[in-house]
Amino acid sequence: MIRTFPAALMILAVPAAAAAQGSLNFYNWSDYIADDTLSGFEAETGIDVNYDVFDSNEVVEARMLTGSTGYDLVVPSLEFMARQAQAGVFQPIDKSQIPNYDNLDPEILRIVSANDEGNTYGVPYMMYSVGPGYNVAMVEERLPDADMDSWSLVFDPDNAAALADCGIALLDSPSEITAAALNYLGLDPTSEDAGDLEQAMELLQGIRPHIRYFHSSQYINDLANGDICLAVGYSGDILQAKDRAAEAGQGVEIRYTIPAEGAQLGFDMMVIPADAPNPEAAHQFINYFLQPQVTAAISDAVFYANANKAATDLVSDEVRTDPGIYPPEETLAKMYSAKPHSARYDRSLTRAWTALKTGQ
Ligand code: N2P
Repeated sequence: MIRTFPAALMILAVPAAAAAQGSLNFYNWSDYIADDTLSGFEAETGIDVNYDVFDSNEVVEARMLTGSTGYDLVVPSLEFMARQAQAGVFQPIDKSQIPNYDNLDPEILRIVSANDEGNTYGVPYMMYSVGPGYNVAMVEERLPDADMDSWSLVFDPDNAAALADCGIALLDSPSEITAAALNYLGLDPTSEDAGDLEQAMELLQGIRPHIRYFHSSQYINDLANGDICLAVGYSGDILQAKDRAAEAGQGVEIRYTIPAEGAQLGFDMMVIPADAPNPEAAHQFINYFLQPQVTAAISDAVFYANANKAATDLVSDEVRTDPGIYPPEETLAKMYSAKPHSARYDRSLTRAWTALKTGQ
């Protein structure tokens, strides 16, 4: 028995892998996966992965709404996903194909169901916040008395002016930067009021001369190398910069904390386009991803929190206990979520954002 058992397993395993058809066309955020995630999936299923990356919800949305992307699996943020789902561009997730679905945290599923009724179209990939990350030495040198735990570090024009020479970057994300500005002004970060938008844009126009660039992924390397000193970016991306800086050993120290005024908390969601060429492969990937050790390895590699309850114990202490990754209750209480924009507000926001970036 002992000798024949492995042989029997091999006979079973070969047809199973060979039966998996075709490839998976996967469109994900940049810097958002572990080194061995895709190779592990290919080895386990026999499905080849074509992997493309993006760094902007707006770019993904334009492509999704046009259709015929050829993608099987895409990862928009929840508030964008909600609008795209309404446009009918996704197919429902078939949970019967995902035995590992039960590993998901029911509380997080409940929260995201506010924008995806019945958790119909999306499966949470990772969670993130949007906030300022900075080079400790460069900022302390220029602003020894500044409150480092406040958005005023970047939104106060005097502070921004003092940091202009070492370099400030903002995400090229109208929704997220505007929400941060509204929140800093004490306004509702989800407001669609024209007067509120005007106030947010005034604040941003006030610091505009001190912004080196708007970009949603370049700041990782620039922060790590000391080429910029502050970026308003995504939590895990800033922490990847911190990690790269520490590894380089040149004494660059990067810090990310959620400011006292709070920050946006977001969820990126795996979805399957209605016209996906290989929806079975997409379901297989989601099921593979939801294995606790696979999710935990991704969180450890990219410094983002996940929604896989069964994975929590496997996430490294460094990641699990970092309040910038897994915010404690009192921080969570100050955080806000985005809501799907109306088409009308979106047009005003795009116009205002273009004017801001082009310096009008
Ligand atoms: C990964 C960014 C993911 C968080 N680079 C923004 N949705």
